[in-house]
Amino acid sequence: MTLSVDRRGGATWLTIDRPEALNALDGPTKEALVEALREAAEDPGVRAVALTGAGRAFCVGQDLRELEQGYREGRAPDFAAELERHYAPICKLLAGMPKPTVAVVNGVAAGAGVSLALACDLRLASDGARWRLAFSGIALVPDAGSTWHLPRVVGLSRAMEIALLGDWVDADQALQFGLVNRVWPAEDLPGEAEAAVAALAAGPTLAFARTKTLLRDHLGTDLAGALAGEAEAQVASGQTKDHLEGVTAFLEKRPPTFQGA
Ligand code: LHQ
Repeated sequence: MTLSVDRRGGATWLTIDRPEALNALDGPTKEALVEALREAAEDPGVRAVALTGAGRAFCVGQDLRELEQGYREGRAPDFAAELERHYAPICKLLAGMPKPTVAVVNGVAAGAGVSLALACDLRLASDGARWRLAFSGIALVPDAGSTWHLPRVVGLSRAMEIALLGDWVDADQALQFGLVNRVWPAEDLPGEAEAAVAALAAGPTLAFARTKTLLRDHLGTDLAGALAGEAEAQVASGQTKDHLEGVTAFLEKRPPTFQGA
């Protein structure tokens, strides 16, 4: 298997496990990712999803060797089918996941690997992780949702810089750009990320899901529309068991125990 799927507490950890190819995405890995993300989305017992890579890389994007034969024979690749079959579903499943998603960026991220990290809600990284969009190096446009996510995450000017200049972005720059949320020394990343993901998995899952939808949708909504969206989501949130527990816990001066319901 090139994707390991571990349930730890209320979280599903997906580890791309092709360290010899720096976790490049070949067909079976992409199929497994689609399947695992679908299951995580549908399983109410899963309350957070973490995506990481085995070995020294997070993910270096499309497995270029998989396409080698066609290129050597001078055939243009069928990107339409590939994007529709794998990359679009993976991107939509990550971005639309009704629970928090975290990219735990343990090492190099390139090409569609950057796109996957961008489609997650949060990016927690090691100080050794470096980033390169890499598409321009092979005369392609950024894909797998990165033209949508990147300017939203870092702003248009930085997005242009990352996409057009194509330099490596190191951990300090990634923090400065807002590309990552937190950076830790490599040896501390596993423990820190585990704790952060566990805390998210113990959170008010339904409120988190609605918060994600509101923040994503309201980037393209006017204020009146946003206020209406918030009101609708708040009415529903106010009727959850977790809301009752949260307020009761506050009144009783104890930490809340959320069930994700
Ligand atoms: C790889 C790859 C790789 C296969 C390293 N594939 N094996 C395109 C098409 C369709 C739809 C979706 O989107 C895309 C966009 C993409 O994602 S295109 C791919 C974009 N990624 C890249 O261009 C990154 C290519 N890799 C590199 O530039 C280097 O490997 C970096 C700078 C990441 C790391 O360099 P090194 O630390 O020197 O490691 P290495 O180059 O020796 O790589 C280790 C192995 O991993 C090596 O295999 P080998 O059998 O020779 O030891 C590489 O061939 C393999 N590998 N990237 N994308």
